[in-house]
Amino acid sequence: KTGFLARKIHADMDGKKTPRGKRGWKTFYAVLKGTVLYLQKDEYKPEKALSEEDLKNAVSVHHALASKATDYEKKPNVLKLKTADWRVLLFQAQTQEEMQTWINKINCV
Ligand code: I3P
Repeated sequence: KTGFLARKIHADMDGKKTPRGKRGWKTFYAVLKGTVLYLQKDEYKPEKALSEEDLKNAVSVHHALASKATDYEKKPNVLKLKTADWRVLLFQAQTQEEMQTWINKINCV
């Protein structure tokens, strides 16, 4: 599964609220491969290796839980991802259908 997703980091490892200055929305080209959600600056090009930045932004979705972010009302089509290490990330998909597909794919990993 691939597609554009805007990400907001809500909580860091151990569930601590992400500090101000690091809570902004940022759009990535997301690629779910195995148990890793890669968040790349640009659309995937097979001939190009992942940058250090791309690797830093990658999220393990192993034992993670995705659900519709029902408590977040500022934007539509937002899903919440709780990772095994207690990070909380919000992702805005481009449509409701895309959001649901991401939730299903992430939870089936
Ligand atoms: C954040 C940024 C986010 C905003 C967040 C701010 O500032 O403006 O867009 O979330 O509010 O802290 P920064 O980029 O300096 O981290 P929303 O878009 O959801 O309002 P928050 O701290 O209330 O989450």
